[in-house]
Parts: sequence; C-alpha cells; structure tokens
Amino acid sequence: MSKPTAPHIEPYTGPAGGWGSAKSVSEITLRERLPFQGPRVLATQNKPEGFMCVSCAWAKPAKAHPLEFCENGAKATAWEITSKRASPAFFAKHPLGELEQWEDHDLEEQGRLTHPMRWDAASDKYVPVPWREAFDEIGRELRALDPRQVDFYTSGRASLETSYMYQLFARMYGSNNMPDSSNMCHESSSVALPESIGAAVGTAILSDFENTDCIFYIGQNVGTSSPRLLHDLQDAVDRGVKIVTFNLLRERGLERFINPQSPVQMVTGKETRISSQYYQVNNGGDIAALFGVCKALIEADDALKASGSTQVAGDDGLPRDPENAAMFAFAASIASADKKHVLDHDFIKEHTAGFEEFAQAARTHRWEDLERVSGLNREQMMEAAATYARSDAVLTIYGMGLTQHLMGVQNVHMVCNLALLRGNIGKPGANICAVRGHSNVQGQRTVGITEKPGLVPLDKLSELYGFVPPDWTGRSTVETCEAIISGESRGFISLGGNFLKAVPETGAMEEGWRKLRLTVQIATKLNRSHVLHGQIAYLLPCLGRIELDQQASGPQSVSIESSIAHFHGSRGKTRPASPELLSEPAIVAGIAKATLGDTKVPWDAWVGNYAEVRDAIERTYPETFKDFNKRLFKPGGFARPLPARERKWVTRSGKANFITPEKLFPELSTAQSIDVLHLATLRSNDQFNTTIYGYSDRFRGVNGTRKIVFLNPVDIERLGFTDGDSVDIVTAIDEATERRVTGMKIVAYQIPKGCCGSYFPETNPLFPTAHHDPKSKTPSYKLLPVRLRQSSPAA
Ligand SMILES: Nc1nc2c(c(=O)[nH]1)N[C@H]1C(S)=C(S)[C@@H](COP(=O)(O)OP(=O)(O)OC[C@H]3O[C@@H](n4cnc5c(=O)[nH]c(N)nc54)[C@H](O)[C@@H]3O)O[C@H]1N2
Ligand SMILES: Nc1nc2c(c(=O)[nH]1)N[C@H]1C(S)=C(S)[C@@H](COP(=O)(O)OP(=O)(O)OC[C@H]3O[C@@H](n4cnc5c(=O)[nH]c(N)nc54)[C@H](O)[C@@H]3O)O[C@H]1N2
Ligand SMILES: [Mo]
Repeated sequence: MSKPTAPHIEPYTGPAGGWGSAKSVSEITLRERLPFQGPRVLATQNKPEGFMCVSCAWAKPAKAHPLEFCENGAKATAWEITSKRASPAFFAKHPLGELEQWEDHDLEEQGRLTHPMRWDAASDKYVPVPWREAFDEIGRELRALDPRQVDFYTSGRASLETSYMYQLFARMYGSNNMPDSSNMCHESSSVALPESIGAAVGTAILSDFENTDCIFYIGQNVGTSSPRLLHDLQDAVDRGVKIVTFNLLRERGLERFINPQSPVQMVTGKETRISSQYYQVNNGGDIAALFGVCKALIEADDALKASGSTQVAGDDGLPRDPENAAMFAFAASIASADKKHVLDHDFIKEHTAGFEEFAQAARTHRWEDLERVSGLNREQMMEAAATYARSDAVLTIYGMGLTQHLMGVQNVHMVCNLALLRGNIGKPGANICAVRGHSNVQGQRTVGITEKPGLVPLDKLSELYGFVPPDWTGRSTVETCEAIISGESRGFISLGGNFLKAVPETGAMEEGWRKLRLTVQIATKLNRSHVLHGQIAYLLPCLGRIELDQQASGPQSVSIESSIAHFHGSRGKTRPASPELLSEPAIVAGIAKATLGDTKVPWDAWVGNYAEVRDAIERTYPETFKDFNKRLFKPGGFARPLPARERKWVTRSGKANFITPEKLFPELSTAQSIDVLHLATLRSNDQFNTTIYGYSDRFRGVNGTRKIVFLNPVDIERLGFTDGDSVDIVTAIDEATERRVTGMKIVAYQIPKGCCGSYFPETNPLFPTAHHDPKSKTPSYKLLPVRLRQSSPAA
C-alpha cells in the first residue's frame, strides 16, 4: 500500500501546466508500471480514430494537437491501463471486513478487477463466479423484487450505447428509478437552462472561443477539472479576450498557465496570464455578485434613457441627467456607439419575457446588501459590468461552484439573465458553456438515463420494443439515498461509480447499504461501494474505454457526447486487463436477458455489433442522431441540434425568460452564530472524484494529506485556533443528528472570511440528504454551515 508522505503545506508559486505537470504525468506512468506503453497509448487520446479520454468531458477539436491530452487526462489513462491487478488471489487474502478499513486510494491502487465475483458470507470474501451463474442469480433476485424497490445508478462514464441499453432494460423491468451522477453535478443546469432559454444543455461550441471578446468564468476550476480547456482560454487571451473570473478561491489555473505542449513556453518559462479581472466571491455569493453586475448595467441604461427627458449638455456635448451624474458618467463610458443605451433593447423586446420584473428587482436591491452577500464591493461589480458592456460577444462558462448549491437552479437562471441583457446567447462568440464532469455524463441523459419519464420518448420505446414503459417519476440520487436509509430500496445496480462515497449522509447510507437485499456493481476498480455490500452481492468487472472490445462482428467502437454537445466515436486498442472481462453492453445484456426472458430486443445482436445499438438510438431519436453510424468518426464530432443557438426558444413562453431569483442568499436553518462557517467541498489536483490518485494538491500547495480545512487567517484567530491545529468539522444544521469528521488540519488560506474549504469525498458524512436545491435536488456540496471543534487528543 502506498502511504502519504508527511504532510507538507507550502504555497505553490508555479503556473498551471508547465514542468510541474510534465513531472506529475511521468510519475504516475512509472507508478502504474507503464513506462513504454503509456506514451504510445496517450498519443491516440482524443484523436478522431482513437479513444476519447476517460477523464473529463471537454471538447475534442477537429484539428487535434499532436498530444491532445492534459495532465489529468494522462493520469486517468495511466490509472485505467495500469499493469496492476486486483485478482481472485488478492480477494482470497482479504476479507471485506478488513478492506472496509482501507483508504479509497489503497483500494483502487490494487489495480484492475479481473474476474466476476460473488460475496461469500461464510468467509466474508469475494470469490470468483462464472458469468452465466452471476446473471442467472441476479435475474432471479430482480424478478423476486418489486421494480419500484430497485435503483439503477449510472456514473457518467458509460458510453451512449451502454447507457441506452441500460435505461431500456430498467424500463422494461418496470423501474424509472435511475439516479445518476448528474443528479449530484449539473442537474441544476438541466432544470434551469430549459426554463431560461429552452436548452437542455449549454449552447457554446468551440468556435465561440474564436469569436468571443470576453469570457465570464464562474465557479469552475479549469486547471484541475478540465485542463484542456486552458488551451482554448490561452488562445483567447492571446487574441486579447478579457477573462472575468468569479471564484471562491484564487485558483492557479485561472491565474496563469504554461502550456506543457508548447516547447517555446516550456523552455522560456513564459506564462500566459488567464484572468484579467479576478473576483473572490463569498461562498454562495454569486446571485448577489451577478445582480450587482446587472444592476450596474440596468441603472446605467436607465441613466441614458432619463437623460433623454432631463438632459443638459456636459462639457463634452453629451446629454447629462443632473440628478445622477456619477451613474451617467459611468453609463457614457460603457454605452453603445450612439451613446443611447447599454442594454440590447431590440433583443430584449424581440426575444425575451420577464425583463421588467427582473430589472425592477435589480434596481431595488441595495448595494450594501449586494456587497455584504457577495463579498465584493460596488466598484468591483461595476468594473465587471463595464468589461461586459464593452464587449460585443460574451461567453459565460461555469461549473460546480454554481450548480452544487441550495440556490443552484437560481444561480444558473442568473447567468442566463445576465446573458440576455445584451443578447449574449445565440450569436457567434456569445453563449453559455456548462462545463460537464464525467466524459459522457451529458450524453447519458440524451439517450434516456433519467428518473423523469417526461424527458424520454416513451411512446417510441413502446412502439419499438412492444412494452408499456412505467410512467411514474422515479428516484433521483438524493431520493435513492433516502430510500436506502429507510429500507424502502431493496436492490441497487450500479453502472460504474462509487455511490456510497459520492453521496451525502454517508454514515446513515452505509448502514442502509448493508441491509439491501441485492447489490450489483459493474466496475473497473475496487472501491468502498463494493467492499460494503448487500446480502447478495456481485462485483462484475468490465472493459474500460481504452481497451480493445472484440465482439462477434469484430472490434467495436462506442460513442460519447462532449460538454459542447458534439458526439464522438471512440475506439479502444489496448489489450484488455483480463481475458475474463466482459464489455459493459455485454454485462447489461446478460442481466437483462436473465431478468426479462424473451423480449423484442435483439440483445445478442446488439452485443455482437454496437452499430446496431446506434441504429436503435437513431430510430428512437431521429433528429438528434441522424446518420449516427455514418458520422461516428467525423473529426471534431458531429453537433447535436441546439435551437437556442439559433435563437429559437423552446420554452413555454416561446421566448427566452428572465427569471428573477427570490432571494440573494438561501435561508439556512442554522442559528445565526458567529462561529458558523460556510463549507465548500473541493477536488484536489490529484483525484478524479472518489478516485484518489495521490496526496498532492500541487496548485494549492497541499502535500501528503487530504485531511485539511482551508480557513482565512482572520477567522483562525477569531475562533481561537492556530494554523496547523487539528480540528473536527461538525455540521451546523439539523443538529438533532450529529455529523462530524475528525482530525482535519487547519491551513491558513486566501479564502473569504466566514467561508472554509475541505476535500470531497472525506467531508461527505457532513451533508444531510435534505440539504439540496429544492428544484434540481442537487446536493449543496458547495455550501454547508459548519462549526470547528478542537479535536480530542484521541482523534
Ligand atoms: N482532475 C479532475 N478532473 C475532473 C474531476 C476530478 O475530480 N478531477 N471531476 C469531474 C467532474 S464529475 C466534474 S463535475 C467536474 C468538476 O469541476 P468543477 O466544476 O471545476 O468543480 P469543483 O472542482 O468541485 O469546484 C469548482 C470551483 O468552484 C469554486 N467555488 C466553490 N464555491 C463557490 C461559490 O459559491 N461561487 C463560486 N463562484 N465559486 C465557488 C471552487 O473554488 C472551485 O474552484 O470536473 C471533472 N473533471
Ligand atoms: N462533497 C462532494 N460530493 C460530491 C461532489 C462534490 O463536489 N463534493 N461532486 C459530485 C459529482 S460532480 C459527481 S459527478 C459524483 C461522482 O460520483 P461517481 O460517478 O459515482 O464516482 P466516481 O468517483 O467518478 O466513480 C469511480 C469509480 O468508477 C468505476 N469506473 C471507472 N471507470 C469505469 C468504467 O469505464 N466503467 C465502469 N463500469 N466503471 C468504471 C471505478 O470502479 C471507480 O472506482 O460525486 C459527487 N459528490
Ligand atoms: Mo460531476
């Protein structure tokens, strides 16, 4: 087992990328014992005929760089093609009671799973089982359960083909309980964007980066979570594009970058400055901050309008409203060429609804309140507004800093409101880019992974496959958690992921999990959701996307959808980790056949040739997937139709809607007390979600440990602690149940006062399941009221 080195915390002075990145890649290729194979495989990553990276969902350009990968993509690849194996010999040595004590890193670090395994109660071990037997027993068990008692989870990596087959199987079985990782991630976008602009996903595409004048970059950590996007930002900055960032922290990737694939930059050490304006907002302060920007724009526009009636000429000959000289001067400095307006009134009139109500709300909010809640001052908000107004085309990019909030949906509405003020949707260079997480999380929803039957063409499925799909609303992730805790859920099937670590309330969840009748895990690597298990438990190992997938008709390709709504084929070439592995489509089909018996679905033919699954997807969604097989390997991918890009608003009003957030900040059911801090949970640069590659968060200067809490030095002193103290974090809402994580080291950090930060998934025991956005049900992972307590010496 690899152990973390001694904790070592020291500010990192280097840029994102650069030699630090190159070193980190070579370390992991050596550690996973891949010195020769690694580089060869990486060369085909994100290339038109190669495999699509298994890390994030960022766009794959038509003209790929010779090395179209990043530090974290390289780590994800090395982690998947590792030469290490968690074989039956490993499981024979370690009972699950023992493995429960292991760290996440150590479980996955055992390497790839090699054989289908069944939990043996007598020895408390996973023992090998033939595939046939596994499918038969799972089928028997599922038939004995009420479909409403079974949950079918999907983590965002599985391909479009697998996902389509999986949702079809769940529906034919009779369940819409399809929680997915998206429920914890961009669900706030999936709810808010259709309401605001009638788009199910972000509207930006790669060419917008070439046409934009300004990028508003909100709550997304590009240097760690989607480093290839840094190349697009770098190109934009080189063209003179302004980047205006709103983030809780000063993230290095948003400050400066050296492209590790640019020999000139690497040798000369010349950095690109990324953000031109950087605003550190309070946790959950974005509605207030964006309201401030909108207020400045709207009041400037008002001032110009008012000057029409009460104008006096200034020294420059321009009209003046003497009542409001300062605002007028600001307005004049940012106005259109004719000095008549700041907002795009033609666009607002023709394309939007709800403007007056929104504008009135912006005028009514007082600057003092906007300043207090956002943590920014009025000048900063006006400065951001000025940059916004001086740009013809503004692109807005955002991530989890906006979506994982009690007001996540309203955060996204606010992004749209700002965009609509100047027609910044549906013209080149101006759109909304929701940076997605898992490499196919967006695509899974496109082919039917959802608990909401209204989002799926049920009539089509019924017509094609001759069954009556369930029409009730199924459980999303937090509802599945509640059903597992209450004992209502009896069976849990998992297509990838690590549900038990990723969800809220992990303490109560672990207890409920053990009481499940059936747990089935389709996975590549061992994690905590496998070592804890139900009464009947299977661990079914599958091929990864990088591996050669050989079926009856020959080697197979799969497909995914990127963050910019382009579909791409992906072909794996490396030798499978074990000859026993089955592909995900083959496992889904195996379970489906054993559960459902004879159906109209040609499961075997589909497994033999995935092109036939793609034909079925095209029959189900003819517009989106027109000529799917023909276009599979189109360089740059093929685009999904996005009406909002064409300014066609598929909303109830037929217009793009200004939707006014009810409040600036959520009401928290916590006693207002000065020792309460607002916790945001963060990813380190050395993890992919619950997969912990190692113990170094290079950009934030944290090494050798993940058990830390970032705190403002003023708060450290105010609360009577010292930098380096060991503390427990205790949840400060719903305190009838104590939720606590112990032994966290205080790290003095540049984080706004009253806020604190700590890593996911270590902090997940702190989150009550009910602490989520009421509409999207996305857990509020970026805002939880907590207190710190001195750790007892035993901790
Ligand atoms: N290497 C790596 N890549 C990944 C992942 C990974 O774990 N590791 N995970 C993948 C997945 S599934 C996802 S969803 C994405 C996640 O990628 P991101 O969307 O970048 O999510 P996070 O890293 O959780 O945090 C985002 C940022 O929000 C900021 N923030 C926190 N609270 C607030 C707030 O209230 N307001 C504002 N404005 N900012 C705030 C944080 O400082 C942080 O910089 O990345 C994907 N890519
Ligand atoms: N506190 C807090 N909690 C969070 C978040 C947060 O920011 N803060 N972020 C949330 C977000 S955005 C997300 S997306 C979720 C992530 O939640 P999940 O998607 O459930 O978790 P992952 O860690 O991505 O899953 C890792 C596991 O996936 C399996 N796996 C990897 N590749 C494959 C494959 O090709 N096929 C199959 N079948 N299995 C594979 C491996 O066994 C690995 O152990 O976590 C959420 N939880
Ligand atoms: Mo995610």
